[in-house]
Amino acid sequence: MQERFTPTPGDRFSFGLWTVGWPGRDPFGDPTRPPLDPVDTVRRLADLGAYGVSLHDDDLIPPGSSETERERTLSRFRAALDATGLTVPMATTNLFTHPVFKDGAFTANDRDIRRYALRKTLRAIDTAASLGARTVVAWGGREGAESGAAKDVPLALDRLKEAFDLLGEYITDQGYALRVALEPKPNEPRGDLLLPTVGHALAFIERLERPALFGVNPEVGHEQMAGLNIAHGVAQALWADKLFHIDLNGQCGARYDQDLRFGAGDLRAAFWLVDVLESGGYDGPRHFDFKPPRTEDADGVWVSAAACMRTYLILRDRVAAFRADPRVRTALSDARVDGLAFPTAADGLKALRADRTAYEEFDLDRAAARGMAFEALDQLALEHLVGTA
Ligand code: DIG
Ligand code: MN
Ligand code: MN
Repeated sequence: MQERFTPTPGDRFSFGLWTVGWPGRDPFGDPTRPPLDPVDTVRRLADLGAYGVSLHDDDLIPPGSSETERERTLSRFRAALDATGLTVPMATTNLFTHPVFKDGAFTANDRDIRRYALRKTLRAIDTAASLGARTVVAWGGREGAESGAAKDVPLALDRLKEAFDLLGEYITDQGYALRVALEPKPNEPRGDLLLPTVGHALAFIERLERPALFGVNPEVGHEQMAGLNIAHGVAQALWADKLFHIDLNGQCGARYDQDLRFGAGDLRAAFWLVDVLESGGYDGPRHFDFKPPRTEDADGVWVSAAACMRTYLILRDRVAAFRADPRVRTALSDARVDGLAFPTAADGLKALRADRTAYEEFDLDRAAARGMAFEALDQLALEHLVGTA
């Protein structure tokens, strides 16, 4: 009998190699753990019930590898994937670790660095396609500035558009079944990053030559670093058909990027996010981009990874119970939430302007006096979350 909240590949959980493989180095301390062999990571994730693994080019193929070494590494990794059944739903490029990217990659002031960054990304796209990935994530971790005059933002956005248009051209020319998901973040490791939120990224995508190829990869903690509501951001991305991928983790408000295990930050926000993901039509991987705290030893790393999936399953169960509760259906009706499903002016502008009950005879005070009954509804949600409903 399967223990409750045990993940299976059908739950579509995936992890970045760089997450469980994080050795614990931070700006103030040395690594606390040894590096992990990607093949061991594949095996451990499969044992835990994950379905996928994602990676940066450099996570798998050490920079400077020869073609022979690259092929050997890839074939060994593919063998582990075949042996475990794990897939690679997403792959990305590291355009932030090497010092050459200290002023950015696609928006570096130096044109030769921008050209190198593009070539590195084209190569990573080939790797992504060869591993069967369907999504390439693009996180501009160094695309930004610490000072006002250092980056001409309109010109930087021109260069960013140019870069993504070239990537879109390449993916199209190659016939790759790949889409690109832009990952917003407000700051860190630069003082301010370009495309800081889901909203900025969605607006930017519309200016690209092939907008259909581009969507977003919202990260829970990144939106919350900006003080934003992650469920609302993800809901808007879904509304725009642009939720191509998601980075799940935890964050305690507006502070440095904590990359906590999923649910370890704002648990109520995680509840509403799972509600949106499970009811909003997202069928992509439930991908964790988190860092097991450097306090943990190797055992603690895998406890943390398993907890990401277990927490998601617990919240999925609690959300389903909330949505199925007849008291909730009554509370939703009392709050008139479904009133938004009806167009405001299906009768059109002419009829609206002629409708005296909408303005000249509208009883403002009577309408203003209506209670919304939101507190009863939200208390039910809270009690389903804490298990007392
Ligand atoms: C950080 O949140 C970024 C990088 O780890 C990576 O490029 C991307 C992939 O999810 N997230
Ligand atoms: Mn992060
Ligand atoms: Mn991320």
